[in-house]
Amino acid sequence: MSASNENEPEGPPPSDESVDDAIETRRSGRRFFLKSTTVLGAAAIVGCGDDASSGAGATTTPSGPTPAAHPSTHIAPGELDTYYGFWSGGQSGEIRILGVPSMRELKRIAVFNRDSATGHGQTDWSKQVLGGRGAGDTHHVHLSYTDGTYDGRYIFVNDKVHGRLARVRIDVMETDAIVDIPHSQGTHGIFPQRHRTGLVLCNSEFRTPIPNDGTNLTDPSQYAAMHTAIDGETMEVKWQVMVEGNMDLCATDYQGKYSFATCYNSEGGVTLEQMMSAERDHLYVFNLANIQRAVDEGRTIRVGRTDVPVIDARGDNSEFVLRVPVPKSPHGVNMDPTGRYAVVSGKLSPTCSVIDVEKLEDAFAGRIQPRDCVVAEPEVGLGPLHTAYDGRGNAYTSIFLDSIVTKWNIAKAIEAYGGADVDPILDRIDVHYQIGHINASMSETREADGKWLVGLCKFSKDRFLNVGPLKPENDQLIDISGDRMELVHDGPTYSEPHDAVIVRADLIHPTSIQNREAARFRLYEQWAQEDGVDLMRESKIIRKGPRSVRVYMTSRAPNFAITEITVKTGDEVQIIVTNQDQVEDLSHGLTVSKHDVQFIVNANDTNSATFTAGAPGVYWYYCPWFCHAMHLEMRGRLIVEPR
Ligand code: RUQ
Ligand code: CUA
Repeated sequence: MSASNENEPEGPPPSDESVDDAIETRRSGRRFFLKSTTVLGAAAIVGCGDDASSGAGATTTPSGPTPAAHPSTHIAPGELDTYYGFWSGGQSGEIRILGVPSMRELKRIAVFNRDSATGHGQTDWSKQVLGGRGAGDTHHVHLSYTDGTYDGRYIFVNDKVHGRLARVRIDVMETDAIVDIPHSQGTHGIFPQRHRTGLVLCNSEFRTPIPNDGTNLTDPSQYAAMHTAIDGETMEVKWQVMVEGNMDLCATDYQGKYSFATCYNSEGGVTLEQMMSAERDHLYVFNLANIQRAVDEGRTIRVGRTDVPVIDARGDNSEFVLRVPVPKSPHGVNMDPTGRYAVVSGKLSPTCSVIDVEKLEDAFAGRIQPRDCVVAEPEVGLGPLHTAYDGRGNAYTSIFLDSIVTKWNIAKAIEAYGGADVDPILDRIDVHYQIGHINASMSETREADGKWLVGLCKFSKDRFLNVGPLKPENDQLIDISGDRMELVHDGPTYSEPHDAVIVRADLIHPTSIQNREAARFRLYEQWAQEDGVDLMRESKIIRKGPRSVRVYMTSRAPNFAITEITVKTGDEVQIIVTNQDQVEDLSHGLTVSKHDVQFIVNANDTNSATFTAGAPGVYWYYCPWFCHAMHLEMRGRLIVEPR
């Protein structure tokens, strides 16, 4: 055991008593500076960056390990990390891949954003997928599952801006499908089923008139939100369940029976005041078999112009939705790795509610009350948001207002709830500052291994060099392999990773060169067939019409097969580039000067873009990726003649 941020003495794991003492010491520190405020008063700070960070600034001693303290996080040059971290990119609309524990950023995957490096949002295929939109807000990244663990096939991620779900192929780490979710705004929590690659469940956080076509603009009693099921294989919308409250986070069980949504504003208010009026909110539990049966039997309605079957489950508990009362405004819901317990984090209540999944069947059948499914409600701190697990029966909850992570034991929490005199809280640690999401290695699988915990802090304040008004976020790595949590790394990141999953490296197997299996290759093959061109081998300039030209061009380091393309001003020009190089890491691309065209063509890949030829003149096109000693010479001329 090496020195921790709290300078704890070396030696054997502390006894319960010394843990209590340590917690007491920490309690007296700044983390509990908010203890005296009312929960609601403190809640206001959730939305207020200034207050939050100045509160955080009340700290006197910066904590953190000395750099050499934790060789376990040090990955020497040339060595590989043992985990992949998949981070959402928040307002950047992307996904990021980090190595864990080094926290080195390895890659960014363009999803909902336009990306100048890869041409995502600008190539023909990505434009089609994005539908002309370039803004995205990714919050929740989850991988596809088989038998309760990651199967290495897909990454799913939400877009809150447009209400979409995207899928990334893990074999090539590129976005291959984006679905618009009907009747939804603010798609927030998403979660795939865990028994197999089945449904991906998506919550709309915003309630809107349904249908939202202008026929009802003024009557909020008609507003609703949708819990949407999308087939993870076909990316088709299968069904939607309409509910009355705003849905936040999403989770699934391990058996394929239920999905969950934390719900606030069960009172159906429109103003903030109305939304906050009730004492209780709910965890919605969706009964997937009952929903599927109703869909199969046609007991559904159609809404607006879509043919998606919709179940109207607004109002009371039904065979479709069970509403488990929890303290008001819950946020995260996280299933424990045994599949037995769903933990709902209180946000405005200093508690987590533990729901016993095995009791849900009785509750659906009306044999017990929904509230009877709650088997523990430990006090974890002010502003609990999300919970992760170590596979040893312990939970780790991110506590926003207190800027801490609380480690607690699920079994002890259940005993305490039953009246036993035990304290389920095992440890607390400072984080810097205002932590949002939290996740642990393999925490969302049956194989949770309790090694690393990442806390995604919303404010870094003074932990890094000042880079102007927008500071980095601070993703902190915590070693949870021992009894005490130890902060081992600060990881500055660009705005704003909401969530992350940490996946054992042996479960992820990307290819090194393009395998040409993604959906977009059907498009290129179809064009080539139309034109009688051998995509992999031939280069050809084809005038398709009075104002349109299609160019097939191969590339091989350090040359394009065509060095002169002549078109007329105003022509619509499509250039399809195929990279014949089959060498790992040998990417080419195409940039056309002054035409806003730039995209990548990886080894064995094809990519294309369409643009309008500008004013008459000569425009150099070139390969933007360093590919060869003669890379700078890899270019040609686009000659635009007057019409
Ligand atoms: S939310 S900080 Cu968008 Cu995942 Cu909880
Ligand atoms: Cu090809 Cu640079």
